[in-house]
Amino acid sequence: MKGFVIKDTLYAHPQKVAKFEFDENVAEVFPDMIERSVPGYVTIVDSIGQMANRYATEGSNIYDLGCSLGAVSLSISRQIQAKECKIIGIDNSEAMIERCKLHLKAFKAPCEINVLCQDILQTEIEDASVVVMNFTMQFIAPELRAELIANIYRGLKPDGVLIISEKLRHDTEDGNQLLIDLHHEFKRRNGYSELEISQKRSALEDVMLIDDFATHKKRLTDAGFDDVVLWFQCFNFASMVAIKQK
Ligand code: GEK
Repeated sequence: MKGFVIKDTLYAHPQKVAKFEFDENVAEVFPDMIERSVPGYVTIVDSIGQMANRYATEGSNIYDLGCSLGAVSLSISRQIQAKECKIIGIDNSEAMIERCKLHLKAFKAPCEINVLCQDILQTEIEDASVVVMNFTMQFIAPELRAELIANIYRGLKPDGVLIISEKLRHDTEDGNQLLIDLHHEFKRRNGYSELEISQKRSALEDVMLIDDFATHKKRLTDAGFDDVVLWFQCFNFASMVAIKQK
Protein backbone atom coordinates (compact mmCIF):
# COMPACT_ATOMS: atom_id res chain seq x y z
CA MET A 1 0.00 0.00 0.00
CA LYS A 2 3.09 2.20 0.21
CA GLY A 3 2.39 4.44 -2.82
CA PHE A 4 -0.75 5.77 -1.13
CA VAL A 5 0.50 6.46 2.38
CA ILE A 6 -0.56 9.78 3.88
CA LYS A 7 0.60 10.46 7.45
CA ASP A 8 -2.02 10.18 10.20
CA THR A 9 -2.10 13.50 12.07
CA LEU A 10 -5.84 13.37 12.94
CA TYR A 11 -5.25 13.74 16.69
CA ALA A 12 -2.02 15.78 16.54
CA HIS A 13 -3.70 19.03 17.65
CA PRO A 14 -5.78 19.66 20.78
CA GLN A 15 -9.47 19.27 19.95
CA LYS A 16 -12.89 18.54 21.38
CA VAL A 17 -12.63 14.82 20.74
CA ALA A 18 -15.61 13.35 18.87
CA LYS A 19 -16.61 9.69 18.78
CA PHE A 20 -14.31 7.77 16.39
CA GLU A 21 -15.85 7.09 12.96
CA PHE A 22 -14.54 5.39 9.82
CA ASP A 23 -15.15 8.50 7.73
CA GLU A 24 -13.30 10.10 4.80
CA ASN A 25 -10.58 11.58 7.07
CA VAL A 26 -9.80 8.20 8.60
CA ALA A 27 -9.97 6.38 5.24
CA GLU A 28 -7.45 8.83 3.78
CA VAL A 29 -4.75 8.08 6.40
CA PHE A 30 -5.79 4.51 7.21
CA PRO A 31 -2.70 2.55 5.99
CA ASP A 32 -0.39 4.77 8.07
CA MET A 33 -2.77 4.76 11.07
CA ILE A 34 -3.14 0.99 11.26
CA GLU A 35 0.54 0.19 10.68
CA ARG A 36 1.69 2.64 13.37
CA SER A 37 -1.06 1.57 15.82
CA VAL A 38 -1.39 -2.21 15.55
CA PRO A 39 1.70 -4.22 16.49
CA GLY A 40 2.31 -6.94 13.92
CA TYR A 41 -0.27 -5.67 11.43
CA VAL A 42 1.87 -6.38 8.34
CA THR A 43 2.81 -9.85 9.59
CA ILE A 44 -0.82 -10.63 10.44
CA VAL A 45 -2.10 -9.57 7.02
CA ASP A 46 0.59 -11.58 5.24
CA SER A 47 0.03 -14.66 7.43
CA ILE A 48 -3.74 -14.53 6.82
CA GLY A 49 -3.01 -14.91 3.11
CA GLN A 50 -0.79 -17.88 3.92
CA MET A 51 -3.50 -19.48 6.08
CA ALA A 52 -6.18 -18.80 3.48
CA ASN A 53 -4.04 -20.73 1.00
CA ARG A 54 -4.04 -23.67 3.39
CA TYR A 55 -7.81 -23.75 3.86
CA ALA A 56 -9.31 -22.33 0.63
CA THR A 57 -11.03 -24.95 -1.49
CA GLU A 58 -11.84 -24.83 -5.19
CA GLY A 59 -14.95 -22.82 -6.07
CA SER A 60 -15.58 -21.66 -2.49
CA ASN A 61 -16.27 -18.18 -1.15
CA ILE A 62 -13.81 -16.24 1.01
CA TYR A 63 -15.10 -13.33 3.08
CA ASP A 64 -13.11 -10.36 4.40
CA LEU A 65 -15.55 -8.78 6.88
CA GLY A 66 -14.66 -5.17 7.73
CA CYS A 67 -12.24 -5.07 4.79
CA SER A 68 -11.35 -1.33 5.09
CA LEU A 69 -9.00 -0.71 2.15
CA GLY A 70 -8.76 -4.37 1.20
CA ALA A 71 -5.31 -5.31 2.58
CA VAL A 72 -6.47 -8.79 3.70
CA SER A 73 -8.42 -9.44 0.50
CA LEU A 74 -5.32 -8.55 -1.54
CA SER A 75 -3.04 -10.74 0.58
CA ILE A 76 -5.43 -13.68 0.13
CA SER A 77 -5.84 -13.03 -3.56
CA ARG A 78 -2.07 -13.11 -4.04
CA GLN A 79 -1.49 -16.28 -2.04
CA ILE A 80 -4.30 -18.76 -2.69
CA GLN A 81 -3.82 -21.49 -5.22
CA ALA A 82 -7.32 -23.01 -5.13
CA LYS A 83 -9.12 -22.32 -8.41
CA GLU A 84 -12.26 -20.27 -8.96
CA CYS A 85 -12.59 -18.88 -5.45
CA LYS A 86 -14.59 -15.72 -4.96
CA ILE A 87 -13.21 -13.16 -2.49
CA ILE A 88 -15.86 -10.88 -1.04
CA GLY A 89 -14.76 -7.80 0.92
CA ILE A 90 -17.43 -6.09 2.99
CA ASP A 91 -17.38 -2.84 4.95
CA ASN A 92 -20.18 -0.49 6.04
CA SER A 93 -18.07 2.67 5.62
CA GLU A 94 -18.70 4.23 2.21
CA ALA A 95 -15.45 6.18 2.48
CA MET A 96 -13.49 2.95 3.03
CA ILE A 97 -15.26 1.10 0.23
CA GLU A 98 -14.68 3.88 -2.30
CA ARG A 99 -10.95 3.94 -1.52
CA CYS A 100 -10.82 0.14 -1.35
CA LYS A 101 -12.04 -0.03 -4.94
CA LEU A 102 -9.27 2.38 -6.03
CA HIS A 103 -6.60 0.39 -4.16
CA LEU A 104 -7.71 -2.91 -5.65
CA LYS A 105 -7.70 -1.44 -9.13
CA ALA A 106 -4.18 -0.09 -8.63
CA PHE A 107 -2.80 -3.30 -7.13
CA LYS A 108 -4.43 -5.65 -9.66
CA ALA A 109 -5.48 -8.68 -7.61
CA PRO A 110 -4.73 -12.03 -9.27
CA CYS A 111 -8.03 -13.53 -7.98
CA GLU A 112 -11.10 -11.34 -8.42
CA ILE A 113 -12.28 -9.44 -5.35
CA ASN A 114 -15.87 -8.22 -5.05
CA VAL A 115 -16.34 -5.31 -2.69
CA LEU A 116 -19.62 -4.46 -1.02
CA CYS A 117 -20.80 -1.62 1.22
CA GLN A 118 -22.86 -3.47 3.80
CA ASP A 119 -23.27 -4.03 7.54
CA ILE A 120 -21.62 -7.39 8.26
CA LEU A 121 -24.53 -8.16 10.59
CA GLN A 122 -26.65 -8.37 7.41
CA THR A 123 -24.19 -10.41 5.36
CA GLU A 124 -25.29 -13.81 4.17
CA ILE A 125 -22.30 -16.14 4.48
CA GLU A 126 -22.50 -19.12 2.16
CA ASP A 127 -20.20 -21.85 0.80
CA ALA A 128 -17.28 -20.29 2.66
CA SER A 129 -13.93 -22.00 3.13
CA VAL A 130 -12.37 -18.96 4.85
CA VAL A 131 -13.92 -16.02 6.70
CA VAL A 132 -11.72 -13.25 8.11
CA MET A 133 -12.53 -10.49 10.60
CA ASN A 134 -9.23 -8.65 10.97
CA PHE A 135 -9.81 -6.18 13.86
CA THR A 136 -13.50 -5.75 13.00
CA MET A 137 -15.56 -7.52 15.67
CA GLN A 138 -14.31 -5.13 18.36
CA PHE A 139 -16.52 -2.50 16.68
CA ILE A 140 -19.67 -4.67 16.82
CA ALA A 141 -21.99 -4.27 19.83
CA PRO A 142 -21.05 -7.04 22.32
CA GLU A 143 -24.62 -8.36 22.55
CA LEU A 144 -24.65 -9.01 18.78
CA ARG A 145 -21.33 -10.84 18.58
CA ALA A 146 -22.59 -14.37 19.40
CA GLU A 147 -25.19 -14.25 16.61
CA LEU A 148 -22.60 -12.89 14.16
CA ILE A 149 -20.26 -15.80 14.97
CA ALA A 150 -23.14 -18.30 14.75
CA ASN A 151 -24.06 -16.92 11.31
CA ILE A 152 -20.45 -17.29 10.13
CA TYR A 153 -20.28 -20.83 11.50
CA ARG A 154 -23.44 -21.80 9.58
CA GLY A 155 -22.01 -20.40 6.32
CA LEU A 156 -18.68 -22.23 6.59
CA LYS A 157 -18.12 -25.51 4.80
CA PRO A 158 -16.69 -28.48 6.73
CA ASP A 159 -12.97 -27.88 7.35
CA GLY A 160 -13.59 -24.15 6.92
CA VAL A 161 -12.00 -21.54 9.17
CA LEU A 162 -12.76 -18.20 10.74
CA ILE A 163 -9.66 -16.07 11.28
CA ILE A 164 -10.34 -13.37 13.83
CA SER A 165 -7.93 -10.69 15.04
CA GLU A 166 -8.79 -8.43 17.96
CA LYS A 167 -7.33 -6.14 20.57
CA LEU A 168 -7.57 -8.13 23.82
CA ARG A 169 -8.18 -7.26 27.44
CA HIS A 170 -6.00 -9.28 29.80
CA ASP A 171 -7.89 -10.84 32.72
CA THR A 172 -5.80 -9.37 35.54
CA GLU A 173 -5.58 -5.63 36.23
CA ASP A 174 -1.77 -5.50 36.48
CA GLY A 175 -1.25 -7.74 33.46
CA ASN A 176 -3.70 -5.67 31.45
CA GLN A 177 -1.93 -2.44 32.43
CA LEU A 178 1.41 -3.96 31.37
CA LEU A 179 0.03 -4.71 27.88
CA ILE A 180 -1.52 -1.23 27.60
CA ASP A 181 1.80 0.39 28.58
CA LEU A 182 3.75 -1.72 26.07
CA HIS A 183 1.28 -0.77 23.35
CA HIS A 184 1.50 2.94 24.16
CA GLU A 185 5.29 2.72 24.02
CA PHE A 186 4.95 1.01 20.61
CA LYS A 187 2.87 4.00 19.43
CA ARG A 188 5.36 6.52 20.86
CA ARG A 189 8.21 4.75 19.07
CA ASN A 190 6.16 5.04 15.88
CA GLY A 191 6.01 8.80 16.27
CA TYR A 192 2.67 9.38 18.01
CA SER A 193 2.75 12.04 20.74
CA GLU A 194 1.17 11.73 24.21
CA LEU A 195 -1.61 14.05 22.99
CA GLU A 196 -2.32 11.87 19.94
CA ILE A 197 -2.35 8.70 22.05
CA SER A 198 -4.70 10.13 24.67
CA GLN A 199 -7.08 11.85 22.22
CA LYS A 200 -7.36 8.69 20.08
CA ARG A 201 -8.02 6.69 23.24
CA SER A 202 -10.91 9.01 24.18
CA ALA A 203 -12.31 8.86 20.63
CA LEU A 204 -12.38 5.06 20.77
CA GLU A 205 -14.03 4.87 24.20
CA ASP A 206 -17.49 3.22 23.82
CA VAL A 207 -16.72 2.59 20.11
CA MET A 208 -14.16 -0.19 20.38
CA LEU A 209 -15.18 -2.66 23.08
CA ILE A 210 -12.76 -5.47 23.71
CA ASP A 211 -13.01 -8.96 25.23
CA ASP A 212 -10.47 -11.25 26.85
CA PHE A 213 -9.27 -14.42 25.12
CA ALA A 214 -11.44 -16.71 27.28
CA THR A 215 -14.58 -14.82 26.17
CA HIS A 216 -13.60 -15.16 22.51
CA LYS A 217 -12.81 -18.84 22.90
CA LYS A 218 -16.09 -19.58 24.69
CA ARG A 219 -18.14 -17.68 22.08
CA LEU A 220 -16.44 -19.58 19.26
CA THR A 221 -16.79 -23.02 20.85
CA ASP A 222 -20.42 -22.30 21.88
CA ALA A 223 -21.13 -21.59 18.19
CA GLY A 224 -19.77 -25.05 17.31
CA PHE A 225 -16.13 -24.47 16.35
CA ASP A 226 -14.01 -27.52 17.18
CA ASP A 227 -10.70 -25.79 17.83
CA VAL A 228 -9.56 -22.25 18.52
CA VAL A 229 -5.86 -21.65 17.89
CA LEU A 230 -4.21 -18.47 19.11
CA TRP A 231 -1.62 -18.15 16.35
CA PHE A 232 -0.37 -14.58 16.95
CA GLN A 233 -0.06 -12.22 19.91
CA CYS A 234 1.99 -9.07 20.42
CA PHE A 235 1.11 -7.05 23.52
CA ASN A 236 -2.70 -6.75 23.60
CA PHE A 237 -3.21 -7.56 19.90
CA ALA A 238 -3.98 -11.11 18.92
CA SER A 239 -5.23 -13.26 16.11
CA MET A 240 -6.89 -16.65 16.36
CA VAL A 241 -8.14 -19.21 13.90
CA ALA A 242 -11.33 -21.12 14.68
CA ILE A 243 -11.72 -24.42 12.85
CA LYS A 244 -15.01 -26.07 11.90
CA GLN A 245 -14.35 -29.74 11.36
CA LYS A 246 -17.64 -31.24 10.09
C1 GEK B 1 -7.56 -4.53 7.61
N1 GEK B 1 -9.69 -5.53 8.25
O1 GEK B 1 -6.93 -3.58 7.09
N2 GEK B 1 -20.19 -3.77 9.15
C2 GEK B 1 -19.20 -3.66 8.25
N3 GEK B 1 -18.01 -3.09 8.52
C3 GEK B 1 -17.81 -2.61 9.76
C4 GEK B 1 -18.81 -2.69 10.75
C5 GEK B 1 -20.04 -3.29 10.42
N4 GEK B 1 -21.03 -3.40 11.30
N5 GEK B 1 -18.34 -2.11 11.89
C6 GEK B 1 -17.08 -1.68 11.62
N6 GEK B 1 -16.77 -1.99 10.32
C7 GEK B 1 -8.98 -4.27 8.03
C8 GEK B 1 -9.00 -3.39 9.26
S1 GEK B 1 -10.65 -1.73 10.71
C9 GEK B 1 -9.81 -1.96 12.20
C10 GEK B 1 -10.36 -3.28 9.87
C11 GEK B 1 -9.36 -0.73 12.88
C12 GEK B 1 -15.52 -1.72 9.60
C13 GEK B 1 -15.05 -0.27 9.68
O2 GEK B 1 -15.71 0.56 8.76
C14 GEK B 1 -13.55 -0.42 9.43
O3 GEK B 1 -13.24 -0.25 8.07
C15 GEK B 1 -13.24 -1.85 9.88
O4 GEK B 1 -14.49 -2.46 10.21
C16 GEK B 1 -12.35 -1.92 11.11
O5 GEK B 1 -7.06 -5.66 7.82
O6 GEK B 1 -9.45 0.37 12.35
O7 GEK B 1 -8.86 -0.91 14.09
